[in-house]
Amino acid sequence: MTCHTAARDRTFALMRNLLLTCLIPLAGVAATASAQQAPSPDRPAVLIVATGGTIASTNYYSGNSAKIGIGQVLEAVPALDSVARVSTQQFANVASTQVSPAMWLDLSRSITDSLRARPELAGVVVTHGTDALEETAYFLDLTVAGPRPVVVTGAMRPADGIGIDGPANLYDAVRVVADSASRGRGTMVVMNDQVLAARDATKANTTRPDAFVSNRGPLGNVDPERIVFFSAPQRPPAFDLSGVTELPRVDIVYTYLGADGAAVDALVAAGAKGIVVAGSGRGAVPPLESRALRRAVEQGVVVVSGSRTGSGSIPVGTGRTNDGSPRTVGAGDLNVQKARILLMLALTQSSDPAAVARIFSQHQ
Ligand code: DAS
Repeated sequence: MTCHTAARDRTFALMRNLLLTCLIPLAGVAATASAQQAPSPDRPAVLIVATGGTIASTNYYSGNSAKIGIGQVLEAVPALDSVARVSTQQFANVASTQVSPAMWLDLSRSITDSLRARPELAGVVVTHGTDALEETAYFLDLTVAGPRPVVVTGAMRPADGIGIDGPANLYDAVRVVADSASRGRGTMVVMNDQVLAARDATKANTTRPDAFVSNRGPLGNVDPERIVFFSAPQRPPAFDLSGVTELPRVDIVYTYLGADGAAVDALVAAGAKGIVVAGSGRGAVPPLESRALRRAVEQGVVVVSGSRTGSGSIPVGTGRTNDGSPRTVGAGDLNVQKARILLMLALTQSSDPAAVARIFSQHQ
């Protein structure tokens, strides 16, 4: 690093620290100003379950980032007090890529237990790293039963960044949970003033605050005065996790020209019970990979055809081809990471491709 660059970096760090000292309290002041009402004793009760991510990180771009707890995250959102009676649970404090399927089971059960033990709760907010937020959100959508909503949120910018989005997203997430119109909508993602269905929300940009999009469009807007939903609530019944001690292994294979099926064979050898294929277009794969997938199906692995395009759908139905070989299940319009989660849960009920296809149909 040249002296010039080092001096510029020091100046930048100084400016950023000065701004932070001002901006974090300012974020709270702005939210307080918009709330205006004195806290009412009958505000809805909302539990915030914190798991980590950028919303709970400082020094993010230094290569030496630090974590902060949910208590410190909440200091930047004092206006929350006027919206809800908030309680918190520090479930974890990790980057989202460290969240495992075993943690999904624990998180889902912990939320279910809290809802059962606390009938006064309007619902639950989960703070989460954004990289894999959509996966945890969909798992919760599929497994937390009942009408009370779960809202997953995070931040694209760290807690000590400039123009931070975390406090606004957290404030909005609590407002959505506290709103009675959110009942019956399952798990939702609230980011950047929008409410997205957990089933459809996906991170489509690496850094921008508007990174989350939905292939079916948003469920609603978080306007300053009210939450506006565009449609009536609807969701299939949740999976029953009682008796599930471990989720079956399901992997994703990404297709490309020349793919020879070696990845498929390796995953079957590693014990995959299901494979989701990010095929080209409507799920097409090159010939050698197709043969490897047929071998996998013949060994009892359930194969779901998805698409690497990022939008559109693949028919769910399964059956037999003219030469008698079993067909794969189509992912519908689920992206491949969501289809993997649905397949993991479907496999806790049946490994018959026709039964799995029926489950996928119920979730279209
Ligand atoms: N820190 C990354 C994560 O945990 C990114 C983020 O939260 O925005 O997913």
